Amino acid sequence: VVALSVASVSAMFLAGCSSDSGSGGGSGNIAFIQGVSGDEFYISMQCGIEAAAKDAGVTVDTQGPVKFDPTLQKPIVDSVVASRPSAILIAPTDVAAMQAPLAAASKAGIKVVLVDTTLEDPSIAVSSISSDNKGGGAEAFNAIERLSPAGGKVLVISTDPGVSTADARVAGFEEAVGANPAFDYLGVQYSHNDPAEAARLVSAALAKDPDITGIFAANTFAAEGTATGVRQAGKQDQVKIVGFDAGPAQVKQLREGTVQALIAQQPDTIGTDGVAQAMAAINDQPVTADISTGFHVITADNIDGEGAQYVYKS
Ligand code: T6T
Repeated sequence: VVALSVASVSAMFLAGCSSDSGSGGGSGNIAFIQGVSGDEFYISMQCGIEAAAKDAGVTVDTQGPVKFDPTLQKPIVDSVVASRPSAILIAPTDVAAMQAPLAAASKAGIKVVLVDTTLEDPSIAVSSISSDNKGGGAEAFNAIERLSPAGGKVLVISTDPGVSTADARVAGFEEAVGANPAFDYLGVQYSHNDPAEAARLVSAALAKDPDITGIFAANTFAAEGTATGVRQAGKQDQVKIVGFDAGPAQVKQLREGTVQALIAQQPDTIGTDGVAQAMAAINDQPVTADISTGFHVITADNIDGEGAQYVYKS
């Protein structure tokens, strides 16, 4: 009998990875702690991690909190640290709240690799690997600019402040929108990673400013809810939506024409790079402190071609 904490989900099943991935049987064990379980971004990352771990001959145990919430992720970190893995790959859910638990992991001799999100002081980690989140946020504005060259009111729907990735995306977007006086920036609103809340925020924003021309949604759940809110308001022909991430539901919304562009990450590459850095650290080999895995823009024009490879697994 396997006991599961109500606050976490232990991913003992294999995600829908295309390659033959799984846990290796060599020496060493790695823990992967997701930002939240059931998120296609982290499922895709898990695929990369499992494939790389198998090649390296180490086992992987994957767990994630049921919500993207440091009060739920911290106890998982504490119990993983107590089990003394060789390395922890983790997407910290908050730059400040996860600092002390991960500093404790590092102090206990566990190699910490930050995958996706980071910390206020990432020096406790041997390596930090993430997309170019600030650049992706700026590119999201460029896409809105191309879709609505006349300008207008634009809004950002994010997750929560303190999520390093989403904060960097918003910063990149804000810098870009500030440089074009044709656009009137309405600011950022936080959906707490809940699509229903994102939809509610968008409905209220459209009731207040019925002439909004563009919305940038800073991650999967914000984007899914933003598209729902715009569709429910019947404004899909007026409001251009650019969303970060490329989960299957987001791609469906792109194909339906509710969403115009997706800024896709490469979570599987973040995962494989994460294992490589962890193995280097475990074996006292040189590590790379910071790795950027970029981003790719998916539109209706490339989703059946070059863009298809960037769609996340579920
Ligand atoms: O956007 C990704 C990830 O990069 C971010 O840190 C949290 O949200 C996602 O997992 C998408 O839901």
